[in-house]
Amino acid sequence: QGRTITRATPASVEAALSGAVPPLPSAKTGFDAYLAAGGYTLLREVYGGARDLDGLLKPLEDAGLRGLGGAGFPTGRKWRAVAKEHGPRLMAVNADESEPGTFKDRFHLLADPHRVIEGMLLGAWAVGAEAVYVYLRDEYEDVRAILRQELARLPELGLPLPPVYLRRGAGNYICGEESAMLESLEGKRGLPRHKPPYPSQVGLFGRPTLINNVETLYWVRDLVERGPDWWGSHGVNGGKGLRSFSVSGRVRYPGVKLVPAGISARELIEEYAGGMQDGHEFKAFLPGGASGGILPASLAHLPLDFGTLDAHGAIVGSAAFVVLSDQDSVRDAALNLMRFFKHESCGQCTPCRLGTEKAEVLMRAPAWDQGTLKDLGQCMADASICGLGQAAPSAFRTVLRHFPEEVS
Ligand code: L3W
Ligand code: SF4
Repeated sequence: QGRTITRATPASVEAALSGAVPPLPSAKTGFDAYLAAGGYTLLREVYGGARDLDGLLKPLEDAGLRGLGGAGFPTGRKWRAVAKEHGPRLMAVNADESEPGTFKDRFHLLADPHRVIEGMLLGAWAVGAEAVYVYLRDEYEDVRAILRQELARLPELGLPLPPVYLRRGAGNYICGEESAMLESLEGKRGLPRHKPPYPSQVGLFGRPTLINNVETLYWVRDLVERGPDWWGSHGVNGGKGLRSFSVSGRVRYPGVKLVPAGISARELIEEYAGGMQDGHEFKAFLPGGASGGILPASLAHLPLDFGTLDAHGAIVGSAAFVVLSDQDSVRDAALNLMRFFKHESCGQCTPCRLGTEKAEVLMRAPAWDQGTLKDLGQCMADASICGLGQAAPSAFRTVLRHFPEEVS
């Protein structure tokens, strides 16, 4: 079943318009309901010694759970890597969801925050984190209010949990890049760091730090309780597990769709998003927001999963699925994405700072200079410090490859 979310009006705007003090937003499943439905049983098990580290990590590894913030790094391997580093160790939750078209983390935090919180506390326990920092996108005012209320209930569990600090993001796309997020958490400008060392070795305040995305943590409890076979039983087209796609664009029912991993673009549109809007013919799709490239409808049969789109110059990333129709210009969409990257580039390295600027100029020309754009794209992908500069050229590269007639 597909599920949808509607955008809430920020409480402060509502208050300003009506002059009234708005009620605090509340989670669909708050602490009491979560507890009543068996929540925090797993956390009690690990704290009580009924389940050891392997008992927690093995199901994650056997199921092949991967980071769902965009890169798909194996979760179990990351938890083990941090656990074996010298203490003190820390944890940071990346809730800075800012990839254009991505809104799944917000959905989970509004609907079922304790499922994410329990996953987070299990991760913190696994690596022996002395404190947890949640870095929340500042625009998610409603989520912040909910997290404040729900985190305040944790002492009622009576467990020796680490302190959890809720931090407001700095309103920059780049602060969602994990090392820029760490800089921001330390009170500095969000400039990405060189990797290695990875945050698992040298992270927040120089300490080994476990960093996970919200959705990765959301699945931990169910996956451990129900087991890897349950997780594996959900994939289609060779995929394994469940995914939350943020679906937007020219479909009839946009929203967050909980779907089997490996689903194709066509299945996602037809079976979960109600098909195309009236009067719109499916032309193209962005599988992974601004960073994942633009693909033609002729490739809509491919599974949308890690690695399945690489051969076509695209990635599924954080599963921000944007649908374009015959009434949209792919070329304009790509130019818009480049403007976004130019604006959001932190400016620290030349290939990205100047590359996004030059690309935007080249993409404004009536006919694109394909040779120069190809060279520029290669340079940006090879030499940029972080994922922003490396992914920025994917939009024009995929347009050159799949829609040459639109830009010549
Ligand atoms: C220990 C090693 N840890 C890698 C860790 C690393 C990180 C994770 C993935 O980019 C992608 C990018 C965006 N020992 C390790 C290790 N790690 N090797 O694994 O690392 P990496 O470098 O593969 O990727 P990344 O820098 O985390 C993320 C794409 O996601 N993206 C993201 C946007 C998502 C949002 C959002 O709103 N959620 O902004 C968009 O598609 O382009 O490819 O933790 O430390 N040997
Ligand atoms: Fe900053 Fe771009 Fe370089 Fe990343 S690639 S460090 S965003 S200038």
